[in-house]
Amino acid sequence: MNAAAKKPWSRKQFEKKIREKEKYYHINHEFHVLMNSGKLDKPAIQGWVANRFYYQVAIPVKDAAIMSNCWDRDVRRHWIQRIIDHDGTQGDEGGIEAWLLLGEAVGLKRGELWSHKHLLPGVKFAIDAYVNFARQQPWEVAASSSLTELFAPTIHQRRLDNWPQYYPWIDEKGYNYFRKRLKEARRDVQHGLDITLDYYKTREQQERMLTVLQFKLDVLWTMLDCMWMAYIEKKPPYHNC
Ligand code: AHQ
Repeated sequence: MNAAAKKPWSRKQFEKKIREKEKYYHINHEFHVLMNSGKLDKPAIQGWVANRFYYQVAIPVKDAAIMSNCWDRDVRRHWIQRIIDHDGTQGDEGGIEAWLLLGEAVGLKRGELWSHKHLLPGVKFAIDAYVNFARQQPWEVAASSSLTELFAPTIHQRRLDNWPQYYPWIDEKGYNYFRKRLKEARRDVQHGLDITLDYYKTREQQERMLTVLQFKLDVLWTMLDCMWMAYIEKKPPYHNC
């Protein structure tokens, strides 16, 4: 391998390589393409909301796993905000509650979401893989896997722009979650990017980080593959048994 291939990327080059992964973001998955062009039926929207609820309740568990591996007080003082953003605190019920309101806005009962009765096995496997990754990896590696959120503001904005016209039957109080994440995601990724650009020093480590990010992109993409089978093909697991 020539010398140039082994030289570490500069911070700017490394960030550029990370951002180039945007082309694999799940906004490009056919399920989201149909969703954001108004082509999903009500059961498909409800199925997506119900399956994503497991992701939402898993995020604070994932972030607590990262913190449990992190001995750096300053990082923990920052990272704990992510848990509070989802679990809520006095006076702000947080993202999980906002997602329950989204559930009600699309016609699902809170109990249906909490019971995870609609949760598809493959969606659960993908999300559990993400939580276990956070438990088992060094906290900096798990932190860097959250950087798919670099690409999230666009997808939240697209829902806010498109859903009211395409899905007028959805109560607009359900949209608060997307508005909330627009600003929280921007703050979170700045912290995650700083950690990432500092931690991965050699070229080999930097290349490894890109595979970590690809793993998380695969988690998000696979969740939608399962939803495609169930809600577009109408072939959920065991549909023909
Ligand atoms: O609502 C989302 C969220 O709170 C998070 C936390 C972050 C992480 O720690 O991995 N990722 C993430 C994401 C959220 N919403 C997804 C969406 O499409 O609405 C995007 C997802 C992500 O990009 O990882």
